[in-house]
Amino acid sequence: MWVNANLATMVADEGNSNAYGEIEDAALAVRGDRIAWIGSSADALALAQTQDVGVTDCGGAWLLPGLIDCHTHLVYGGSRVEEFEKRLCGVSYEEIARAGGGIQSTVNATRGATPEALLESATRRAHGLMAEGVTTLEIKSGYGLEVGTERRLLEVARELGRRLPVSVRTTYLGLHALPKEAAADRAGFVGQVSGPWLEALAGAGLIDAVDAFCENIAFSLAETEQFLRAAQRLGLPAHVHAGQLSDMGAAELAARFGALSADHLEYLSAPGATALAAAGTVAVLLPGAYYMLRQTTPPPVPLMRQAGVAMALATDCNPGTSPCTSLLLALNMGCTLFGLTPHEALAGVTRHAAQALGLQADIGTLAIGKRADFALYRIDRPAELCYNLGANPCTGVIYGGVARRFKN
Ligand code: DI6
Ligand code: FE
Repeated sequence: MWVNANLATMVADEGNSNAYGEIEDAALAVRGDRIAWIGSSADALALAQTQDVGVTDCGGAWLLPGLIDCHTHLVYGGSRVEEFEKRLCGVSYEEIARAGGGIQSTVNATRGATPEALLESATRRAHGLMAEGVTTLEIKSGYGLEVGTERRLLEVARELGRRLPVSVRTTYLGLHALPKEAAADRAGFVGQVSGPWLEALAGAGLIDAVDAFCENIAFSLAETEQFLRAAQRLGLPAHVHAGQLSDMGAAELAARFGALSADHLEYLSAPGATALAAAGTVAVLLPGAYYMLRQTTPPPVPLMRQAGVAMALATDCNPGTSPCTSLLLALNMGCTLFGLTPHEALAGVTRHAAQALGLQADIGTLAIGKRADFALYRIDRPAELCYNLGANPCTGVIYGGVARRFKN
Protein backbone atom coordinates (compact mmCIF):
# COMPACT_ATOMS: atom_id res chain seq x y z
CA MET A 1 0.00 0.00 0.00
CA TRP A 2 1.42 3.36 -1.05
CA VAL A 3 -0.12 6.17 0.99
CA ASN A 4 0.18 9.93 1.31
CA ALA A 5 0.63 10.53 -2.41
CA ASN A 6 -0.96 12.78 -5.02
CA LEU A 7 -2.02 10.73 -7.99
CA ALA A 8 -2.03 11.85 -11.62
CA THR A 9 -3.84 8.82 -12.99
CA MET A 10 -3.72 10.15 -16.59
CA VAL A 11 -7.13 8.54 -17.13
CA ALA A 12 -8.78 10.45 -19.97
CA ASP A 13 -11.23 13.12 -18.93
CA GLU A 14 -13.14 14.34 -21.96
CA GLY A 15 -14.51 17.34 -20.05
CA ASN A 16 -10.92 18.33 -19.29
CA SER A 17 -11.87 19.74 -15.88
CA ASN A 18 -9.35 17.37 -14.31
CA ALA A 19 -6.97 16.87 -17.18
CA TYR A 20 -4.40 14.82 -15.29
CA GLY A 21 -6.94 12.65 -13.46
CA GLU A 22 -5.66 14.15 -10.23
CA ILE A 23 -6.50 12.59 -6.85
CA GLU A 24 -4.88 14.38 -3.93
CA ASP A 25 -4.09 12.76 -0.54
CA ALA A 26 -4.50 9.44 -2.26
CA ALA A 27 -3.29 5.89 -1.85
CA LEU A 28 -2.75 2.98 -4.18
CA ALA A 29 -2.63 -0.70 -3.32
CA VAL A 30 -0.80 -3.35 -5.28
CA ARG A 31 -1.43 -7.11 -5.38
CA GLY A 32 1.16 -9.13 -7.25
CA ASP A 33 2.18 -7.03 -10.23
CA ARG A 34 -1.23 -5.29 -10.56
CA ILE A 35 -2.91 -2.20 -9.15
CA ALA A 36 -5.61 -3.59 -6.82
CA TRP A 37 -7.16 -0.52 -5.26
CA ILE A 38 -7.09 3.30 -5.50
CA GLY A 39 -8.63 5.60 -2.90
CA SER A 40 -8.01 8.20 -0.23
CA SER A 41 -5.07 7.97 2.14
CA ALA A 42 -7.49 7.99 5.10
CA ASP A 43 -9.42 4.99 3.76
CA ALA A 44 -6.18 3.22 3.01
CA LEU A 45 -4.90 3.65 6.56
CA ALA A 46 -8.23 2.40 7.98
CA LEU A 47 -8.04 -0.62 5.68
CA ALA A 48 -4.47 -1.27 6.74
CA GLN A 49 -5.67 -1.60 10.38
CA THR A 50 -7.76 -4.62 9.47
CA GLN A 51 -5.56 -6.31 6.90
CA ASP A 52 -2.03 -7.47 6.77
CA VAL A 53 -0.51 -5.04 4.30
CA GLY A 54 2.81 -3.28 4.08
CA VAL A 55 2.35 0.49 4.10
CA THR A 56 4.79 2.93 2.52
CA ASP A 57 4.52 6.67 3.10
CA CYS A 58 5.18 8.61 -0.10
CA GLY A 59 5.68 11.85 1.81
CA GLY A 60 3.31 13.83 -0.40
CA ALA A 61 5.09 12.98 -3.65
CA TRP A 62 3.25 12.90 -6.98
CA LEU A 63 2.68 9.41 -8.29
CA LEU A 64 2.28 8.88 -12.05
CA PRO A 65 2.06 5.85 -14.34
CA GLY A 66 5.57 4.65 -15.23
CA LEU A 67 6.72 6.66 -18.24
CA ILE A 68 6.83 5.02 -21.67
CA ASP A 69 9.44 5.91 -24.29
CA CYS A 70 7.69 4.54 -27.38
CA HIS A 71 10.35 5.34 -30.04
CA THR A 72 14.06 4.68 -29.52
CA HIS A 73 17.02 3.32 -31.46
CA LEU A 74 18.77 2.49 -28.19
CA VAL A 75 21.07 -0.31 -29.41
CA TYR A 76 23.92 0.76 -31.70
CA GLY A 77 27.71 0.91 -31.90
CA GLY A 78 29.96 3.96 -32.02
CA SER A 79 29.05 7.61 -31.79
CA ARG A 80 28.34 10.44 -34.24
CA VAL A 81 29.94 13.33 -32.45
CA GLU A 82 32.10 14.06 -35.52
CA GLU A 83 29.02 14.42 -37.68
CA PHE A 84 27.61 16.81 -35.09
CA GLU A 85 30.69 18.96 -35.52
CA LYS A 86 30.35 18.85 -39.33
CA ARG A 87 26.72 19.88 -39.23
CA LEU A 88 27.64 22.85 -37.08
CA CYS A 89 30.19 23.79 -39.74
CA GLY A 90 27.37 23.99 -42.30
CA VAL A 91 26.95 20.51 -43.85
CA SER A 92 23.29 19.37 -43.96
CA TYR A 93 21.88 16.04 -42.75
CA GLU A 94 20.85 15.13 -46.32
CA GLU A 95 24.33 15.94 -47.69
CA ILE A 96 25.96 13.76 -45.04
CA ALA A 97 23.52 10.92 -45.72
CA ARG A 98 24.00 11.12 -49.52
CA ALA A 99 27.79 11.10 -49.09
CA GLY A 100 27.58 7.74 -47.30
CA GLY A 101 27.92 9.21 -43.82
CA GLY A 102 25.08 9.43 -41.37
CA ILE A 103 23.29 6.18 -40.76
CA GLN A 104 25.88 4.21 -42.78
CA SER A 105 28.69 5.20 -40.41
CA THR A 106 26.69 3.88 -37.44
CA VAL A 107 25.97 0.71 -39.45
CA ASN A 108 29.72 0.13 -39.86
CA ALA A 109 30.38 0.68 -36.14
CA THR A 110 27.43 -1.53 -35.18
CA ARG A 111 28.43 -4.41 -37.46
CA GLY A 112 31.88 -4.34 -35.86
CA ALA A 113 30.64 -4.28 -32.26
CA THR A 114 30.43 -7.37 -30.02
CA PRO A 115 27.09 -8.23 -28.39
CA GLU A 116 28.70 -7.44 -25.02
CA ALA A 117 29.72 -3.95 -26.13
CA LEU A 118 26.26 -3.30 -27.60
CA LEU A 119 24.61 -4.45 -24.39
CA GLU A 120 26.93 -2.35 -22.26
CA SER A 121 26.34 0.94 -24.10
CA ALA A 122 22.59 0.33 -24.45
CA THR A 123 22.38 -0.44 -20.71
CA ARG A 124 23.94 2.93 -19.90
CA ARG A 125 21.41 4.71 -22.09
CA ALA A 126 18.54 2.71 -20.61
CA HIS A 127 19.68 3.68 -17.11
CA GLY A 128 19.45 7.34 -18.10
CA LEU A 129 15.82 6.90 -19.15
CA MET A 130 14.92 4.71 -16.17
CA ALA A 131 16.34 7.24 -13.69
CA GLU A 132 13.52 9.56 -14.74
CA GLY A 133 10.76 7.00 -14.21
CA VAL A 134 10.64 5.16 -17.55
CA THR A 135 9.31 1.61 -17.07
CA THR A 136 8.56 0.69 -20.71
CA LEU A 137 10.85 1.17 -23.65
CA GLU A 138 10.49 0.51 -27.37
CA ILE A 139 13.76 -0.40 -29.11
CA LYS A 140 14.22 -0.53 -32.88
CA SER A 141 16.88 -2.42 -34.77
CA GLY A 142 17.97 -0.80 -38.03
CA TYR A 143 21.71 -0.26 -37.72
CA GLY A 144 22.63 -3.74 -38.96
CA LEU A 145 20.95 -3.77 -42.39
CA GLU A 146 21.85 -7.44 -42.82
CA VAL A 147 20.10 -10.23 -41.04
CA GLY A 148 22.91 -11.33 -38.70
CA THR A 149 23.49 -7.90 -37.19
CA GLU A 150 19.78 -7.07 -37.10
CA ARG A 151 19.28 -10.27 -35.13
CA ARG A 152 22.04 -9.31 -32.72
CA LEU A 153 20.45 -5.89 -32.11
CA LEU A 154 17.06 -7.47 -31.40
CA GLU A 155 18.62 -10.09 -29.12
CA VAL A 156 20.45 -7.36 -27.19
CA ALA A 157 17.16 -5.46 -26.85
CA ARG A 158 15.42 -8.59 -25.49
CA GLU A 159 18.34 -9.21 -23.12
CA LEU A 160 18.03 -5.66 -21.80
CA GLY A 161 14.39 -6.39 -20.93
CA ARG A 162 15.42 -9.55 -19.06
CA ARG A 163 18.24 -7.88 -17.10
CA LEU A 164 16.72 -4.51 -16.21
CA PRO A 165 13.49 -3.57 -14.43
CA VAL A 166 12.00 -2.18 -17.64
CA SER A 167 9.61 -3.71 -20.19
CA VAL A 168 11.11 -3.75 -23.68
CA ARG A 169 9.14 -3.90 -26.94
CA THR A 170 11.25 -4.70 -29.99
CA THR A 171 10.75 -3.35 -33.48
CA TYR A 172 12.41 -4.63 -36.64
CA LEU A 173 13.31 -1.43 -38.51
CA GLY A 174 14.06 -3.36 -41.68
CA LEU A 175 13.95 -0.36 -44.02
CA HIS A 176 16.12 2.28 -42.35
CA ALA A 177 18.79 2.95 -44.99
CA LEU A 178 20.08 1.18 -48.10
CA PRO A 179 23.41 -0.42 -47.08
CA LYS A 180 26.34 0.33 -49.38
CA GLU A 181 26.65 -3.30 -50.54
CA ALA A 182 23.06 -3.12 -51.86
CA ALA A 183 23.49 0.21 -53.67
CA ALA A 184 23.08 -1.44 -57.08
CA ASP A 185 20.12 -3.59 -56.08
CA ARG A 186 17.46 -1.74 -54.10
CA ALA A 187 14.74 -4.15 -55.11
CA GLY A 188 16.82 -7.13 -54.02
CA PHE A 189 17.42 -5.55 -50.61
CA VAL A 190 13.77 -4.69 -50.04
CA GLY A 191 12.87 -8.23 -51.12
CA GLN A 192 15.21 -9.78 -48.56
CA VAL A 193 14.06 -7.48 -45.76
CA SER A 194 10.42 -8.25 -46.56
CA GLY A 195 10.99 -11.95 -47.17
CA PRO A 196 13.58 -14.28 -45.63
CA TRP A 197 14.99 -11.81 -43.08
CA LEU A 198 11.60 -10.82 -41.71
CA GLU A 199 10.51 -14.45 -41.55
CA ALA A 200 13.69 -15.56 -39.76
CA LEU A 201 13.54 -12.79 -37.14
CA ALA A 202 9.81 -13.19 -36.57
CA GLY A 203 10.23 -16.97 -36.40
CA ALA A 204 12.85 -16.53 -33.67
CA GLY A 205 10.32 -14.52 -31.62
CA LEU A 206 12.47 -11.40 -31.74
CA ILE A 207 9.95 -8.96 -33.23
CA ASP A 208 6.94 -7.25 -31.64
CA ALA A 209 6.42 -4.86 -34.58
CA VAL A 210 8.07 -3.55 -37.76
CA ASP A 211 9.06 -0.06 -38.91
CA ALA A 212 10.26 1.66 -42.10
CA PHE A 213 11.84 5.04 -42.78
CA CYS A 214 9.60 6.30 -45.59
CA GLU A 215 11.35 9.39 -46.92
CA ASN A 216 12.98 10.75 -50.07
CA ILE A 217 16.46 9.98 -48.66
CA ALA A 218 15.38 6.51 -47.52
CA PHE A 219 12.54 4.31 -48.87
CA SER A 220 9.64 5.02 -51.21
CA LEU A 221 5.94 4.51 -50.58
CA ALA A 222 5.96 1.39 -52.77
CA GLU A 223 8.96 -0.13 -50.97
CA THR A 224 7.46 0.66 -47.57
CA GLU A 225 4.16 -0.88 -48.65
CA GLN A 226 5.87 -4.10 -49.77
CA PHE A 227 7.45 -4.46 -46.31
CA LEU A 228 4.26 -3.58 -44.39
CA ARG A 229 2.28 -6.07 -46.47
CA ALA A 230 4.74 -8.83 -45.62
CA ALA A 231 4.55 -7.94 -41.92
CA GLN A 232 0.77 -7.90 -42.07
CA ARG A 233 0.76 -11.45 -43.46
CA LEU A 234 2.72 -12.50 -40.35
CA GLY A 235 0.28 -10.65 -38.09
CA LEU A 236 2.89 -8.08 -37.02
CA PRO A 237 1.79 -4.50 -36.29
CA ALA A 238 3.66 -1.54 -37.80
CA HIS A 239 5.18 1.81 -37.01
CA VAL A 240 6.24 4.15 -39.82
CA HIS A 241 8.83 6.97 -39.82
CA ALA A 242 6.64 9.41 -41.75
CA GLY A 243 6.87 13.06 -42.76
CA GLN A 244 10.19 13.84 -41.06
CA LEU A 245 11.68 15.82 -43.96
CA SER A 246 8.87 15.91 -46.54
CA ASP A 247 5.25 14.83 -47.03
CA MET A 248 5.22 11.81 -49.33
CA GLY A 249 1.88 10.52 -48.08
CA ALA A 250 3.52 8.12 -45.62
CA ALA A 251 0.98 9.00 -42.91
CA GLU A 252 -1.85 7.95 -45.21
CA LEU A 253 0.00 4.70 -45.95
CA ALA A 254 0.50 4.03 -42.22
CA ALA A 255 -3.21 4.64 -41.64
CA ARG A 256 -4.19 2.36 -44.51
CA PHE A 257 -2.26 -0.47 -42.83
CA GLY A 258 -3.77 0.33 -39.43
CA ALA A 259 -0.28 1.06 -38.11
CA LEU A 260 0.10 1.52 -34.35
CA SER A 261 1.93 4.79 -34.96
CA ALA A 262 3.23 7.25 -37.53
CA ASP A 263 6.32 8.99 -36.20
CA HIS A 264 7.90 12.46 -36.69
CA LEU A 265 5.16 14.12 -38.88
CA GLU A 266 6.72 17.55 -39.25
CA TYR A 267 5.22 17.36 -42.74
CA LEU A 268 1.59 16.26 -42.61
CA SER A 269 -1.43 17.32 -44.67
CA ALA A 270 -5.00 17.71 -43.46
CA PRO A 271 -6.07 14.49 -45.25
CA GLY A 272 -3.09 12.76 -43.61
CA ALA A 273 -4.22 13.88 -40.16
CA THR A 274 -7.80 12.79 -40.87
CA ALA A 275 -6.58 9.38 -42.01
CA LEU A 276 -4.50 8.89 -38.84
CA ALA A 277 -7.44 9.81 -36.63
CA ALA A 278 -9.82 7.47 -38.47
CA ALA A 279 -7.37 4.56 -38.25
CA GLY A 280 -6.57 5.16 -34.56
CA THR A 281 -2.91 5.49 -35.54
CA VAL A 282 -0.98 7.46 -32.91
CA ALA A 283 1.19 10.40 -33.99
CA VAL A 284 4.53 10.03 -32.21
CA LEU A 285 6.23 13.43 -32.05
CA LEU A 286 10.01 13.55 -31.69
CA PRO A 287 11.19 17.00 -30.68
CA GLY A 288 14.77 15.84 -29.97
CA ALA A 289 15.40 15.14 -33.69
CA TYR A 290 13.65 18.36 -34.71
CA TYR A 291 15.86 20.29 -32.33
CA MET A 292 19.13 18.57 -33.28
CA LEU A 293 18.48 19.05 -37.00
CA ARG A 294 17.51 22.66 -36.30
CA GLN A 295 14.32 22.20 -38.28
CA THR A 296 11.95 25.13 -38.52
CA THR A 297 8.63 23.54 -39.52
CA PRO A 298 7.09 21.94 -36.43
CA PRO A 299 4.47 19.19 -36.74
CA PRO A 300 1.00 20.70 -37.28
CA VAL A 301 -0.24 20.15 -33.73
CA PRO A 302 -3.40 22.31 -34.13
CA LEU A 303 -4.36 20.26 -37.20
CA MET A 304 -3.86 16.99 -35.32
CA ARG A 305 -5.83 18.28 -32.35
CA GLN A 306 -8.69 19.29 -34.60
CA ALA A 307 -8.68 15.95 -36.40
CA GLY A 308 -8.62 14.07 -33.08
CA VAL A 309 -5.27 12.34 -33.58
CA ALA A 310 -3.80 10.86 -30.38
CA MET A 311 -0.33 12.36 -29.90
CA ALA A 312 2.59 10.70 -28.12
CA LEU A 313 6.07 12.03 -27.38
CA ALA A 314 9.33 10.07 -27.41
CA THR A 315 13.09 10.61 -27.31
CA ASP A 316 13.95 8.96 -30.68
CA CYS A 317 17.22 8.17 -28.87
CA ASN A 318 19.69 7.58 -31.75
CA PRO A 319 23.28 8.58 -32.43
CA GLY A 320 22.61 10.74 -35.48
CA THR A 321 19.65 12.99 -34.91
CA SER A 322 18.66 12.65 -31.26
CA PRO A 323 21.34 11.55 -28.81
CA CYS A 324 18.79 12.02 -26.07
CA THR A 325 18.34 9.83 -23.00
CA SER A 326 15.92 12.15 -21.21
CA LEU A 327 12.19 11.73 -21.72
CA LEU A 328 11.64 14.67 -19.35
CA LEU A 329 13.61 16.86 -21.78
CA ALA A 330 11.37 15.60 -24.61
CA LEU A 331 8.37 16.70 -22.50
CA ASN A 332 9.77 20.20 -22.20
CA MET A 333 10.62 20.37 -25.91
CA GLY A 334 7.19 19.04 -26.88
CA CYS A 335 5.71 22.02 -25.06
CA THR A 336 8.19 24.74 -26.02
CA LEU A 337 8.99 23.71 -29.61
CA PHE A 338 5.73 22.04 -30.68
CA GLY A 339 3.19 23.92 -28.55
CA LEU A 340 1.74 20.92 -26.73
CA THR A 341 0.00 21.70 -23.45
CA PRO A 342 1.68 20.09 -20.42
CA HIS A 343 -1.32 17.80 -20.19
CA GLU A 344 -0.97 16.69 -23.82
CA ALA A 345 2.76 16.17 -23.31
CA LEU A 346 2.26 14.00 -20.21
CA ALA A 347 -0.49 12.00 -21.93
CA GLY A 348 2.08 11.59 -24.72
CA VAL A 349 4.51 9.69 -22.48
CA THR A 350 1.83 7.69 -20.66
CA ARG A 351 -1.62 6.89 -22.08
CA HIS A 352 -0.91 7.70 -25.72
CA ALA A 353 2.56 6.17 -25.67
CA ALA A 354 0.95 2.95 -24.41
CA GLN A 355 -1.49 3.11 -27.34
CA ALA A 356 1.42 3.65 -29.75
CA LEU A 357 2.75 0.27 -28.60
CA GLY A 358 -0.64 -1.45 -28.52
CA LEU A 359 -0.31 -1.83 -24.73
CA GLN A 360 -3.14 0.46 -23.59
CA ALA A 361 -4.97 -2.38 -21.83
CA ASP A 362 -1.97 -3.03 -19.61
CA ILE A 363 -0.08 0.21 -18.93
CA GLY A 364 -0.21 3.99 -19.40
CA THR A 365 -2.72 4.98 -16.69
CA LEU A 366 -3.23 4.33 -13.00
CA ALA A 367 -6.32 2.14 -12.90
CA ILE A 368 -7.36 -1.04 -11.12
CA GLY A 369 -6.12 -4.11 -12.97
CA LYS A 370 -3.32 -2.33 -14.79
CA ARG A 371 0.30 -3.27 -14.25
CA ALA A 372 1.74 -1.71 -11.12
CA ASP A 373 4.40 0.32 -12.92
CA PHE A 374 4.62 3.79 -11.47
CA ALA A 375 7.00 6.60 -10.65
CA LEU A 376 7.15 9.12 -7.81
CA TYR A 377 8.21 12.73 -8.22
CA ARG A 378 9.04 15.50 -5.78
CA ILE A 379 7.03 18.23 -7.57
CA ASP A 380 4.21 20.63 -6.71
CA ARG A 381 1.99 19.79 -9.67
CA PRO A 382 2.18 17.51 -12.72
CA ALA A 383 3.02 20.30 -15.19
CA GLU A 384 6.32 20.74 -13.37
CA LEU A 385 7.58 17.62 -15.18
CA CYS A 386 7.31 19.64 -18.42
CA TYR A 387 8.52 22.90 -16.92
CA ASN A 388 11.87 21.80 -15.52
CA LEU A 389 14.77 22.12 -17.90
CA GLY A 390 17.33 19.50 -17.04
CA ALA A 391 16.25 18.60 -13.51
CA ASN A 392 15.22 15.12 -12.47
CA PRO A 393 12.70 15.15 -9.61
CA CYS A 394 12.05 11.38 -9.76
CA THR A 395 12.39 9.92 -6.27
CA GLY A 396 11.09 6.41 -6.79
CA VAL A 397 10.23 3.76 -9.36
CA ILE A 398 7.94 0.80 -8.74
CA TYR A 399 8.09 -1.83 -11.47
CA GLY A 400 5.59 -4.68 -11.51
CA GLY A 401 4.64 -3.84 -7.91
CA VAL A 402 8.21 -3.98 -6.64
CA ALA A 403 10.08 -0.88 -5.47
CA ARG A 404 13.26 -0.68 -7.51
CA ARG A 405 14.29 2.64 -6.09
CA PHE A 406 12.57 4.63 -3.41
CA LYS A 407 13.33 7.50 -1.08
CA ASN A 408 10.58 9.40 0.70
N1 DI6 B 1 14.92 9.10 -38.61
C1 DI6 B 1 15.78 9.61 -37.73
O1 DI6 B 1 15.73 10.71 -37.26
C2 DI6 B 1 16.76 8.60 -37.42
N2 DI6 B 1 16.31 7.49 -38.18
C3 DI6 B 1 15.25 7.82 -38.85
O2 DI6 B 1 14.67 7.05 -39.58
C4 DI6 B 1 18.14 9.00 -37.81
C5 DI6 B 1 19.07 7.87 -37.67
C6 DI6 B 1 20.50 8.28 -37.85
O3 DI6 B 1 20.82 9.34 -38.39
O4 DI6 B 1 21.35 7.49 -37.40
FE1 FE C 1 13.54 7.19 -35.25
